[in-house]
Amino acid sequence: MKTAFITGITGMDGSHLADFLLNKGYKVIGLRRRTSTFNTERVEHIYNNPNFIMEWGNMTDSHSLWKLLTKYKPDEIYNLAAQSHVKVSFDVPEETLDVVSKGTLKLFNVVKEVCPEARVYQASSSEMYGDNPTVPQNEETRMTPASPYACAKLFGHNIARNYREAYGLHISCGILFNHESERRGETFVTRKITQAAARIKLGQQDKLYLGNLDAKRDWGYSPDYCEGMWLMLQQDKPDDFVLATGETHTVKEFLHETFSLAGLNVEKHVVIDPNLYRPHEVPLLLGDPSKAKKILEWEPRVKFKELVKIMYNHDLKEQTELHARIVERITR
Ligand code: NAP
Ligand code: G4F
Repeated sequence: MKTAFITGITGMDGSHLADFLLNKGYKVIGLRRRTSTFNTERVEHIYNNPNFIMEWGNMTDSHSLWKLLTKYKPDEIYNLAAQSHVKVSFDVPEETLDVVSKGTLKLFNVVKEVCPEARVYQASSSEMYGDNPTVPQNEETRMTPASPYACAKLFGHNIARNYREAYGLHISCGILFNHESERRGETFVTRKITQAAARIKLGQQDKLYLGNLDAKRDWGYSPDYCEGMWLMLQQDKPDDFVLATGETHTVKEFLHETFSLAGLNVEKHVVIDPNLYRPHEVPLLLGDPSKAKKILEWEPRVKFKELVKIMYNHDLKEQTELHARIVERITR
């Protein structure tokens, strides 16, 4: 049985990747950090799986990484942990760098000493292209990062390549374009929109406050991208791969598609809040996944309209059930 170690297990990708690997018969070890409230909602459904173990640790604490990699000697390591919110990275740039850049370096140093044969996936990001207007973006496109988050990710990307070449470590970087799911964090724009549409539909919310609606993103579905991460580690040679759908849409299009599914009027409910604009925007992301298609034989299955439908339908069901539970509690 193969063992996989996932940092960021409680996040969107970490939870989908754990589902995928458990289904493939892996033993999955997830790194969780201590938080003052529960943060394990996305992995509750696999708690009782005997092949799933969660361990305490933190990307800023190399001792915890060293202890866990020594204990489990994993075959595959997926480094997904991050302060992953771009706008928040302008507010907490040092913490973002501590986790995303230095945390990654700490992990690679421990891998080098403890389990140099392990295959490692590094979660790089299309944010690294920043404000470079060249599209479509591929593995060779120049990176001009436009946020502390993107600068931190670019360090992780570069140090991965450096450790691959200097020490022969098997580290592959996935340059992943935006991918979403029904488990997406509620402060990212897609989930913010689908959740608000569901609440407005049910009469639980009236206004939705948004920032820049003109930004364009290449949005895919997280479970498709998790399969791509795994495929990268099945290759004999480590490399960098773009995962994207090859389609781009504005935030406004995502908003209109969701509201039209819900039968809602955008003008009536949406308010533009200048506070939600970023100090420096990434105006256009559009990926070229041809290398992944050719070498990994990877294809995204879920495209834009289907993605919106999955997320909105999930949120409508979830909000309806939540509402019913509250009503039951009040009337009991
Ligand atoms: P996410 O939902 O925000 O999950 C991030 C995870 O990192 C959470 O489990 C979080 O734990 C954990 N984490 C944060 N700080 C940590 C620390 N100091 N020590 C240990 N764990 C820590 O992110 P995601 O969307 O799943 O993305 C996964 C990875 O891919 C991230 O590295 C992200 O930057 C990158 N990425 C994402 C996308 C995308 O569109 N989703 C695209 C490209 C790259 P808590 O639950 O405790 O907060
Ligand atoms: O959903 P977002 O916050 O995602 P963003 O900034 O593209 O970053 C995500 O994708 C990256 C991959 O390229 C990941 F690396 C990163 O970790 C994260 O997962 O914002 C998308 C767009 C932006 O242009 C933003 O300005 O939506 C715009 N936007 C407009 N109103 C908003 C809002 N974004 C958020 N979060 N909240 C708003 O109210």
